Amino acid sequence: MNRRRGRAIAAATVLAASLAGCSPAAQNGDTVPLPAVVPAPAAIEQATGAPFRLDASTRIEGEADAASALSALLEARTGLAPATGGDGAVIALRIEGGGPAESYALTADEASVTVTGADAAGLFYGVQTLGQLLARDGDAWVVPAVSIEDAPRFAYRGVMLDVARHFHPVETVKAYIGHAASLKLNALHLHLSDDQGWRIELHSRPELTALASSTAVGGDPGGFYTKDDYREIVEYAASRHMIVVPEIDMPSHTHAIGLAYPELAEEPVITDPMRETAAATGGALPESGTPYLGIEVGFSSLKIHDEATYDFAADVFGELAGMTPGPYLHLGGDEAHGTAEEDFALFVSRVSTIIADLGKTPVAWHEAGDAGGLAGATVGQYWGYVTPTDGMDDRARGFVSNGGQLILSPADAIYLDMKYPTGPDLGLSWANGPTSVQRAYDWEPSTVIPGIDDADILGVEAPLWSETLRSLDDIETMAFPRIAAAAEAAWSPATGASDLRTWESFRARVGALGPLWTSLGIGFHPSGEIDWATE
Ligand code: TNX
Repeated sequence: MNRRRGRAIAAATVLAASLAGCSPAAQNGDTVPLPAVVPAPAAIEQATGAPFRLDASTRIEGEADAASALSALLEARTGLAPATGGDGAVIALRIEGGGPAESYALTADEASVTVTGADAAGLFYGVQTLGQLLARDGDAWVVPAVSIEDAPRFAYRGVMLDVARHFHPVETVKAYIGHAASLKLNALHLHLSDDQGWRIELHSRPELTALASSTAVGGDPGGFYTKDDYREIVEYAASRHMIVVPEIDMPSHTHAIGLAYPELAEEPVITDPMRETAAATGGALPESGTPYLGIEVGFSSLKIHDEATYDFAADVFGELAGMTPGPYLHLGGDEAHGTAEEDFALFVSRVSTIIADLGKTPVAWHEAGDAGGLAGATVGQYWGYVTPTDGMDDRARGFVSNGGQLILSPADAIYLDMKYPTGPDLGLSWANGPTSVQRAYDWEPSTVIPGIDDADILGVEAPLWSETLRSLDDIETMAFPRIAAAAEAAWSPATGASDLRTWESFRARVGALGPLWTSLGIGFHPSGEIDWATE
């Protein structure tokens, strides 16, 4: 579907060298900056004619949701509100159908701008591109004469937010959704539970929020989403053409569940390295029945051979299925260090089957990939490195042999919680960190896991774990600009299939977005690897 048409478009004319090295600064005496679109579109041609000039008489015509998204974007960026009548020049927004899902075409010339989407999502993405094309020309605002045909490479383009290690309120999540959607990302994976806290109200299991939600890493305050909060997030995401993928991490990362249901939890498995860290940092080791405030992983487990565990999973995923319109429910499955291999396999096969029986597609971290009995078509999320180690690629391939696809989240490239080489004192560094913007960019999805190509890849997702992140500012400074590298891996043609898919081109195009991001209130890290445009 998408993928085949996306390739056809990619093979079409792509403006080559001049754009690939485009810079936000004036080019060869030209006062109009070259169009800098991120993620790189499948095909873009710069026309020679005069640009479209915006002024107070410019009108927006067409599809109402896209028109209001564009009005908001125009106003944030230029301060101009579109005219409601008169005979000013027109920006036309239409859904025309026919193309690949989420695709759009955009043409701008002196007389008009037209954006057509194959569907509402495609039109929304065309509007985001238009927002990036807006440029200052002296005191005026222009859209350069250009012709773009664009479609995503992968259907699933995600970000993950860990709201368990630190809780993040609805307004923070909505801001992150809006900012991520501007880069054509279409899935928000919410990591809703971990050792440190449970974050979602469920009527079937009220003890979870009553007894296991009030704490967070370092003794910071916890919190949880009410059913109304969750609905608000889901609806806001949908208005930005984004699905929500809720994750309840099991069988490990479940210490908090044990605060509410001690009968379901095994005793924590304490390793020597955990003892050493606790001794060195003065931190406490996990103890049954006491909130865990540290950042060790893998010590907790649900009881694998107790039917009550599966009653619990059925209640939790059953209720979440009813609250979540998107097709995916994530069961976790990572880092179950204290759980025997065959117990782990039994657990993930049973819980994936519970989810499949609810009519949803299970997603699991890659560890679950070689568990026999996994529900057919379970999606695997690979978090190993760009060059796999420790057989993590074998595990990932297991999902594909089982009829599923993969989401790629290579930790040494797009774990957005890795420290920057220079930057804020936030983040971790275990995944070969610190992680530069260039490292976040310089990888190609189809070469990560030998034997796995585009047809086996559902998409790309950039996780953001929140052990060290307490606020929207913290989140956005870690995410932006590296999130744009993940968006380009997820949306744009493969490396080598477009002249735009180089670090130098990306670096220049992202730098050109600085003023737009500032107008949108995105608190990006002004990484020294990038020459940021100023106005
Ligand atoms: C690994 S990789 C985790 C999380 C941590 C994260 C910190 C994976 C699936 N799990 O539990 O929060 O590292 O970077």
